[in-house]
Amino acid sequence: MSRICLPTVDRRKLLLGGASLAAAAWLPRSALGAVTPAQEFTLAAAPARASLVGPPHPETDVWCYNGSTPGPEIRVRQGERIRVHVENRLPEETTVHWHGIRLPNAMDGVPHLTQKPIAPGETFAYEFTCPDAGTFWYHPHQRSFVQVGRGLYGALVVEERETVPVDRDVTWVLSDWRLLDDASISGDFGNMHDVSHNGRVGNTVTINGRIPETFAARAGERIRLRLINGANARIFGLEFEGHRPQIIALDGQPVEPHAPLNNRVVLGPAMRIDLLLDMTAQPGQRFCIVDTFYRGLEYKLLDLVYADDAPLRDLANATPVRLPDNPLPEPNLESAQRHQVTLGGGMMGSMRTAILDGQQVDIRTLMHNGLVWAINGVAAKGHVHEPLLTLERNRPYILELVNDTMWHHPVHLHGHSFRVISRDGKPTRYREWQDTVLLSRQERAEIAFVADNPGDWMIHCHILEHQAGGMMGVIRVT
Ligand SMILES: [Cu+2]
Repeated sequence: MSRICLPTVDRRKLLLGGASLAAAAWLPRSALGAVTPAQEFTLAAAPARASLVGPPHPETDVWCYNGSTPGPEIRVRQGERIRVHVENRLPEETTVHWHGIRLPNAMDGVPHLTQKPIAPGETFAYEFTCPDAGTFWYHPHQRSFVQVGRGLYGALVVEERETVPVDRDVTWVLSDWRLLDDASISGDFGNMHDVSHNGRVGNTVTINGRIPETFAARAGERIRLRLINGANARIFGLEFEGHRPQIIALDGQPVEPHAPLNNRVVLGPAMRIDLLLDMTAQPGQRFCIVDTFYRGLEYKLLDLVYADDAPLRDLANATPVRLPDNPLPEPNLESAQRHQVTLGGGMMGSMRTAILDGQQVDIRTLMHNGLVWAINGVAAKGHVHEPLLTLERNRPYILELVNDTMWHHPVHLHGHSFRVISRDGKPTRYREWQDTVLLSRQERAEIAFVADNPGDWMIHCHILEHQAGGMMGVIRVT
């Protein structure tokens, strides 16, 4: 019953797809308990060519899983166990990180910290259970600013146990490339300008590996649109002209359905947002979806095109879909221990020194080592460090994340989801569960969680050039 689907899945077809699939859906998973056999998948990471821009432009040399970028969408159901054989056919070491999945530390895919990197020609089997339903993704954690930037990533969708009442379930893996005139990838990965400013923001945006032109819809349709930001550094701010999308999940975790602030869906690198998109306009109409995040650099992502068919239904009084909560431990804020995690450095910042390999060094020495960022005054080189925090297992914690820089940072904690409980001292309205929280320049946010997953977990900026430039650390749960 393994299913690897194309990035866009038509749920109606899946549901009506014949007796064999229907029968598979009724296998007694829960009855089998812990001995449920894992579903097997294979991901082969290798160089390939892809038509990102489309004719007449040449194809682009990319790095792919199973020959495509994004890699295959892995779809499983909540509570199922998967085993993924990752074959490395790249010219360098790699690993795979299962972003947002609460899994055992040894399966987290962090080179040297949780596993030996997979050498060229070798295979590593990742095996874990997916406890939470939602939209997740996978990508390398080894030299990710190069490997993700060359096209290695894919969606991991964990379906709810109960069917969610939508007409179509659509995944958009958003990405961003820096291409030269001949459609080849610019080789300037990790240059100091990108590292010290806002990262490698590219010049070509793709959805599911292609420059999109139109998205076809039907009047009266309800679409669950799973947005995944797989870009190294680009932050998206999507506006759906003529429509009122509702956010129903953030980073895979259900949230009280709500309209995005200013009707703009903001998605930092590595973040996921599930939208309920009601097609409330008339047959034959056409709308723009635009990305307005960077002022002065707004562009049209694609056109939303309605078919001429009669409306599927009247959505005038339709109520939003509320997804069932995942089994996350609720942190007790009264008894939670507090810590501060401060991000520093970067251009126009105030950082003059940081600790590198246990020594206080000046900014010139840091830059000589390719580092311009720090967490709590420590600039990280590589993935293995003394923990910046050691947390006691099963205890609640509040971390105050302080962005003491002039740049945005999407901060990702591995192995846990956390509630974002305040921003700049004000309680958040939805106390959303996330695994990656986007901080604006000089912004503070409090996150709360129960440290229930033992091991050494990365906390880092998901602008991959910032991570490579020192903005990462380790949180140990004992
Ligand atoms: Cu950053």
